[in-house]
Formats: sequence, structure tokens, C-alpha cells
Amino acid sequence: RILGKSDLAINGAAPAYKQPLHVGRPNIGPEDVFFARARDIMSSRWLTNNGSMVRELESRLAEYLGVKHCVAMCNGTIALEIAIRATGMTGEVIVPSYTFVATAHALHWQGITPVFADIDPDTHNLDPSSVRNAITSRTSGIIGVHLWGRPAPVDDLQAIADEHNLSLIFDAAHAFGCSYKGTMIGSFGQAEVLSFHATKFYNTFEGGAIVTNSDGLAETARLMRNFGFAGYDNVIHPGTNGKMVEICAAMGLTNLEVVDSVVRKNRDNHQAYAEGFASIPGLRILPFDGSERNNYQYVVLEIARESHLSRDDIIKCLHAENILARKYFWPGCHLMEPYRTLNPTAGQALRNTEDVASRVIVLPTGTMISIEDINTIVSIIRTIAEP
Ligand code: T4K
Repeated sequence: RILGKSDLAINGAAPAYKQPLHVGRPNIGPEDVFFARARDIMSSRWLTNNGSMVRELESRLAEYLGVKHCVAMCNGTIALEIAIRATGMTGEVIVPSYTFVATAHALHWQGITPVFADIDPDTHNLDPSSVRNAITSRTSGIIGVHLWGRPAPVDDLQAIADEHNLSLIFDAAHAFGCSYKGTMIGSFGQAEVLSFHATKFYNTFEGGAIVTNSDGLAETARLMRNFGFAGYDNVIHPGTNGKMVEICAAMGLTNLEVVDSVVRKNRDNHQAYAEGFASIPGLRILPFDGSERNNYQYVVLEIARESHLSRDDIIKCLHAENILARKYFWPGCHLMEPYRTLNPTAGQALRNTEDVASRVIVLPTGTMISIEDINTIVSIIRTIAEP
């Protein structure tokens, strides 16, 4: 129990937790169901290369998301790389800097320059006017990110893409099961890219997918995922190895069974955090739009600009208690290498990105966190916040 400052681990007390409380603990479906599928894989002797579990997962996911095609991949980063190539992006592509570095690396890895645009500090998502300012004669596309599972300004970005004849895809790594204006994320832009990494709302151990309503793009993505093979010995396209293995698909099929219960748990956790912080001045939990579908996977605590509290002091204090809160996505990609040196910001200062990245803490949630844990975390932060 944390009653006063002397109960805090940074002041010499025992930590609140003996074992670390992590952000990003995997949400997992019924183990017996998974192991039964694993046994089927063993007896079938079909481990990868477009196996039956991958095909079943693809059709279940496409149906769930209401999108025509789902092409499963080994992870979200390779899926991004393939989507970038399949949509013909070259030269420069505009992305937010306030995202996981994979969004930028997927471009740089392929010799394309990620040009960073700033965010709207209220939504943490791309600011369309900054995107407009970043367009040059070399720009070929835009990658919007639905950060924290909260939709990017889809309509505005589509309008800019149409006006300037640019490709538009979305990094939907955080947004499985979320909606924009009532339509499930997955159908926007030319394609959207999902991540099913262990830490995501929905996981396949590692994994990802390109989802699209375009027959042509889906076909190209399928070719690229498997070295360009169109049948035995017949290579008709450049490609790589982006295939999802059967055991990952087995995990995906199993975890689909608990998607609704994980949303409920995440929503309850989110609400408990929001209520807990409502009475602490200068702190707020970034809200989700209750009229949309959300996965509530990220609990983002924002420290007000004018607050006397320092984000890094709070993190230090939580880590001392074995609560491993994270500074996602500090400091912003443009301040990480190689981008810090290359400085691809089209001359724009990314003030909102740097400001938000210095004031955000992501807190533990998911099926492994209890309401009691949340009350403990809130009371520790309340104690730190007291004068
Ligand atoms: N685009 C965006 C916007 C993304 O956020 C990501 C991935 C991608 C693209 C790329 O998708 P993938 O290629 O990853 O499919 C983690 C994840 O590795 C990464 O997938 C994710 N974003 C990012 C937001 O988080 P780190 O560097 O924070 O990972 P790490 O090892 O520190 O683990 C995070 C936390 O999760 C720790 O507190 C430990 C806990 N954890 C982790 C694993 C793997 C577990 O409890 N169990 C586990 O099995 O990047």
C-alpha cells in the first residue's frame, strides 16, 4: 500500500511488485485449443508456404475486418515493406515521426526517404497541413499511422493523396478491431498493414498482414511474399520471404476466439485508469471515441505542458516499483539514427512531435493486469504528484 512518499521504492521502501509489470503482455486464447492445432500441424507435416491454417486465418480476418483480401505475413515490418513496393512508392514518402521506428525503417531499408511530418497534439496523429507542407517534386506517397489504434485523419489524407496523385497506405499496426466513421480499419487507402506481434492487441506470436480491397495489389503482395513464385518453378515477379508459418496462424485462429473478451478487459482497464487520474491535476488518459470500435490496447498517460511533474521522474519512480511503463514513441523517429543525421523533415520543425513525445507514458494493460494493479499504479503516481 502506498500511503505517502516514504512508501515509494525510490525513497528506499520495498518495490510494489516483486515481478515486473510489463506493457505489452500478450493476450492469449485457450491453450488447449492452440495445442490441438499444433498437433494437427505436426501430423499434417505442412509447416509453412501458404498452408491451410494460414489460408483459414486469412479468410477469417478478411471477414472480420470486412475487407476483400488479407495477405498474411511473417511480421508487420515486412508487410509494410511489401505494401510500400506493391504500391510503387519511390523517392520520398511522407510519414509521421511520432510512430514506432519500423514505419520509417520500412522505407529507408528500400532506399526511399521517409520525410517526417508533424502531428496534431490533441490526437497524436498526422496533421494534414504539415503533410501538405512536406510535399516536394520527389514525393510519391503518404503512410498514415493509426497511432494507439485511434484513426489517422483518413479523409484528409485521401484528399491530399488524390490532389497530388500520391499513393496512400496506412500503418494499422495498432488498430486491429478499431473503426473510422463506423467502418473497420482495413479498408482505407490502397492498403492497410497490420501487425500481430506478441505485444499487440491481437497476436500470432510474430505476424502481420496486408489488407486491401484491390485485387491487383493483393495479387502482387502474394507474389512478393513468396519470392515472386506463380506455381512450381515459375518466378514472374521480384519478391522476398514474407510468409507466415502455420504455427503462427494456429495462434492467430486461437486468439480470434478471445478478441471480444480482450476488448472488454482493455476497456474496463482504460476506464479504471481514466477515473483514477481524473482527480489528479495535470494528468489525463488519452480518450478513445466511444462512438467508434476501439481495442483500448494503449493506455496513454499525458502530462500537461504546464505541470510541475516530469515525465522522466515518473518513469524512474514506476520502474523502481517494478512497473515497467514505457516512453513510446520518444524521442520521435527524426531524432533517431539514421534520420537524426539525414534530417529529412522538409525544413519543418516537428514541435508537436517533440513536445508530445516528452510528455507521454504508456501504462500496462491487457488480460494480465487487474483493477487492483491499476489502483496501485494510480496511487503511486498520485503520491509522486503530491507537493
Ligand atoms: N508500425 C507500428 C506503428 C508499430 O508499433 C510496429 C510494432 C510496427 C509497425 C512493426 O510491426 P512488427 O514488425 O513488430 O510486427 C515492441 C514490438 O516489438 C513492436 O512490435 C511494436 N510495434 C512496438 C510498439 O513494441 P519494443 O522495442 O517496445 O519491444 P520490447 O522487447 O521492449 O517489448 C515490449 C514490452 O512487451 C516489454 O515490456 C516486454 C513485453 N513483452 C514482450 C514480448 C515480446 C512480453 O511481455 N512478452 C513478449 O513476448 O517493440
